[in-house]
Order: sequence, then C-alpha cells, then structure tokens
Amino acid sequence: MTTETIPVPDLGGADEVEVIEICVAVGDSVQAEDSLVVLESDKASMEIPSPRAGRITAIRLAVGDKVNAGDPLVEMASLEGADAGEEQAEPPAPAAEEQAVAAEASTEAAPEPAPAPEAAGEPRVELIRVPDLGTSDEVDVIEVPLRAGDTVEEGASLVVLESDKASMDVPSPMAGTVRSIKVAEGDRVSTGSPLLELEVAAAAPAEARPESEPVESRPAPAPSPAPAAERKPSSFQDDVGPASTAGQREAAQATHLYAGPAVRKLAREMGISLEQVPGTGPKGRILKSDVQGFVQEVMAGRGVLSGSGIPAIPEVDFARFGEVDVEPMSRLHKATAANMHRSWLNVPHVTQFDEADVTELEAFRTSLRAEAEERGTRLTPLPLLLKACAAALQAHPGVNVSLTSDEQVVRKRYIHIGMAVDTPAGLVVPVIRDVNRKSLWELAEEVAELAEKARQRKLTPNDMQGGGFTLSSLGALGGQGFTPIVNAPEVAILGVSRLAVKPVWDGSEFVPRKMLPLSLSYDHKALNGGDAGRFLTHLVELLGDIRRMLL
Ligand code: CAO
Repeated sequence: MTTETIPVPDLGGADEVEVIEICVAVGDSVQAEDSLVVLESDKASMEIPSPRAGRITAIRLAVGDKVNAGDPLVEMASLEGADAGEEQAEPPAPAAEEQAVAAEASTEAAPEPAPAPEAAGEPRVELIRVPDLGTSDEVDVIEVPLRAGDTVEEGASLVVLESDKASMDVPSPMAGTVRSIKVAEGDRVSTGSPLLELEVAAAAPAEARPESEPVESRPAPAPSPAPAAERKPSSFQDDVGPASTAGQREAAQATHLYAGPAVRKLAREMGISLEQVPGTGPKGRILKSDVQGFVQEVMAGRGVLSGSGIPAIPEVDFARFGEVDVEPMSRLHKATAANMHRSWLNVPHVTQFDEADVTELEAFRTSLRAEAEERGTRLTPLPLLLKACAAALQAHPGVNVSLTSDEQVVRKRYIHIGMAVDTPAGLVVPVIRDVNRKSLWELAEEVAELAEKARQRKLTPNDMQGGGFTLSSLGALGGQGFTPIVNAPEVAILGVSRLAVKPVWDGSEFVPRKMLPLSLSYDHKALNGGDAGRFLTHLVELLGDIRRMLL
C-alpha cells in the first residue's frame, strides 16, 4: 500500500481560495471523483474531486484555511488492489504469521480477541478499549450514544471523547451487538481503558474486517495490518496539526459548535447545517439524536425553521423581565407584516439616495395656496411628487413593470401609483389611477379623499389594486432618509423624507435651497443600478424644474 499527497489542483488562476468544507475524514475510503473539499473564492465555489480511489490517512488543511494550487490537501493510501483496478475486491485473509505480527505491533486500541477460539457459527465477545490517543493524559467521555443491546455497524461511533483541545469519535472496529458498557458520560479515560464489550457474530475474521476499516481503532488481528504509525488514531495532541481528522479540526476551529465527526457526517448527508441544530449534550454538544430530532421537527413543520429555511426567532417570555400587555395583532397588521416579509424575502433590494432641489417647486406650491383654499382643497407636496413620478415613469417605462414566476416581464402602459397612508389601524396603500392624465387639482383632491377613506377604514379592495409604483412620503413626520420596502410585485418604491433648507454651492456662493431627500428602493431582479439611477436622476431634475414635465 502506498501513500501519496494529493495537492490542491490548478484553480484556474485563483489564489488564496478559502476552504469552506471538508467532505472526508481520516479513515474514509473514497472513490475517484468523490469530493474531498469545497473551496470558495469571491466568485465561485468548487468541489475538489479525488483524482483516484483510496483511503484518507491525513487531512492537510482545515476549514477557513486559504490555499493555492499545489498546496497539500490530503494524504491518501491506495486501496489494496486499486492500482490494478481491483479496489472493490475483498482483501485476502491474512496468513497466521501475519496476524501474529499484527497482534504484536498493535496498540491497546485493539479489541481483545476472544480468549478461546469459538466454534464456527458461534458469536464471540470482544472487549473494545480506548485506542491510542497519542497522549498519556486522561480525557473526558462526553457522549455514550449506545446502550447494552444496541447493534452497531462497523465505523459507528461508540463513544465521543474530548480533551481540552478537541473531540474525537471512537468508531467501532466491527459490527456487533453491545453486551455491556464500561464507561459513562463524565468518566475520564486514557489509552487502553475498557470501553465496552461487543458481541460479534461469528464470521471469518477476514470478512469482518475489511481493508477500508478506519485505522484509528483497527483490531489487532486485522487482515492487512497497516504500519504501526498508520494504525495510531489521530492524536489529541496534534488535533490542529496536519495529521488530525477533519472532525477534530472542525471541532477545534468552530469553537461555538461541538459535534463529533459522525454527527457532522450525518448532518452533511442530510444537508443540514449544524449551526441550526440546538445541541443537548454536555457543553451544548450536538448529538446524533439532536440532528435526528431536528429533522423530525422540520418534517413536522414545527418551529425550528420557517418554510423557507430561515432560523426562527426564539420565543421569549418577556413577562420575566417586567410587566407586559399582550394583545392579538389586527388583521391589517398581520396582512402588512406578511406582505413586508414576503417582499423582503423575495426581492433583492437596493436603495439609492438623492436630493431634489425643490425651492422653485415649493415657491410654486405656496403661490397656489389661496387658489387651493378657494377650491376647498390642500396642495401638499404629494400631488406634485405624484405628477413628477408619473412623468419619470413615462420616460423610463422599465421601472413600471412586474416580473412573473414564469420569467416574463409585464410592461404596464398605464401609470397607476400607490400612496402609502399611515392610519391608526395600520399601513394601507390606496392606488391613484392614471396619474399622468390627471391635473394637479384632481390629484390633490384624490390624495385627500383616499387618505380620508383610508383613515375611516372605508377603502375597498379595488382602491388598493393595480399599482405599478409606490410613493411613501414620511416627510411630514421627519427623518433624513429611509429604505422603503418594495411593494411587490411592483419593482420600485420612492421614499420621501423631510424637506430641509441647506446651503448649496451655486458656482460662486452658498445659497439656501430647499432640499428634498429621496430614496428609491428597487428590485434588482428587474432593474439594474443604471436603470434606477437614470430614473432617480430624471426625477430629481423634474422636481428641480417642473417646467421640464412639459418637455
Ligand atoms: N417635507 C416637509 N414637509 C412636508 C413634506 C416633506 N417631505 N411632505 C409633506 N409635508 C408637509 C405638508 O406640506 C403639510 O404641511 P402644510 O399643511 O403646511 O402644507 C404637512 O406636512 C402634513 O402633510 P400630510 O401628511 O397631511 O399630507 P401629505 O399629502 O404630505 O401626505 C399622506 C398624505 C396620506 C401620504 C400622509 O398623511 C401619510 O400617511 N404619510 C405616511 C406614509 C407612510 O406611512 N409611509 C411609510 C410606509 S412604510 O412604513
């Protein structure tokens, strides 16, 4: 059996690429093309496949490392017969002398062979001991996942040990039934301490101990003994060194996450991020049962995750901290919350900010005050903003669109604009239709009418449908800027904050100008920064000089 170092392959010119996942552990047998690690540059992630079949004897990097092409990745021993293309073949049964040599060379990690040879077909009992830990120190038993009577597969975790540096699963060297357990959680053990007795079904030893068995706890009379150095388990002492297992490295590095390699493997197989799984073991350690319980919770649609895989916010008993009042959310509140959440989750938001010089616009609006009174209405900045938005939407029809689930772009030939209204019952968005066709006075009347209807809770569903763009004016309330949430399936929303008089450089001196802060949030699926930037710049120009609306 030969061992070779598998290097990081050519990364297509990328360097200092981060290791984000290690897909194998020491002792794993891999086939050619099996993923060894996953790397991620700032542009892409890539799985590095194994160039050939073999058994992993050491892992030379850790999650979080930055690597380059040619850096050592793993050490891999050839599977017996692999060179001849026979990696799947059963290894031959060893000769008696070979077994004797192996027994001599073995560490106390080996299970003790049965005291007397059993008759063919009868089970035998093996005493499994703590394998060579590479340290004389005692370590904690932190997890005993088995009970007497449990059956275990070869390689299954028997116990989990933990030093102050790392944790380590002790895998079963063979399949069998647990007859008795010699340790309990909290015990301290060292190399050679008895762990448990395993009743092993009678079978030819050579069949029970295939070549692919992890080296850590290889039984002494193994059919194809590895060199003594290879048979040693990964050491607690070198848990962050090159010979450590992936599990140990992860445990050592992800200090917030305690889980043994078997648990990590199970989580990987189930596609679960362990960060989502609450650990119930000692020191918050994540046990196999935690992963299984987590899956059951998710399958049952309970709590831990929302349907979209987003971790739920923990429920807190606020009454523990003082007096509280609890009341149910209103229907409107719930509907608004659902809309906001849906949009927040579905829409990749970008918000762009600008200021419009509305000095002249405000002068014009003030000049109309008397006329407005005569008409029995009020001319706030809002109808002028609506008018300017309609003109900008007409000039930039790409903003007045919606995307469909079957990847169509719906371009609206009409210009209907929603107007966010703050009411005591909550937020509502009535829609003003055909804004581009209405006069300022018509818009002023409609704004007042819809706002009143909203506050009286008299809006009909029809009043709130059909918008292509939304205007959210918080100017009367104050604030210098905010990032409104797109009212999906619309693709853009304009936030308007409080107008302020500011010194503006006119080329020769600072002059006081009335500046109106604008924030345009848009769906980056529908609009690019250029589209949104051109729209907002045009809007700012229109508000700066409303004569441009005539152009
Ligand atoms: N800067 C400074 N003052 C402003 C202003 C601004 N950007 N916008 C309006 N004002 C002034 C108005 O001119 C008016 O003053 P005058 O009476 O002296 O003219 C005063 O503020 C009150 O205006 P208004 O709120 O009654 O009327 P409006 O047309 O500006 O707005 C409406 C109507 C319905 C949009 C508004 O009342 C409202 O509900 N806004 C809240 C929108 C909201 O909640 N958005 C957030 C949604 S996301 O949570």
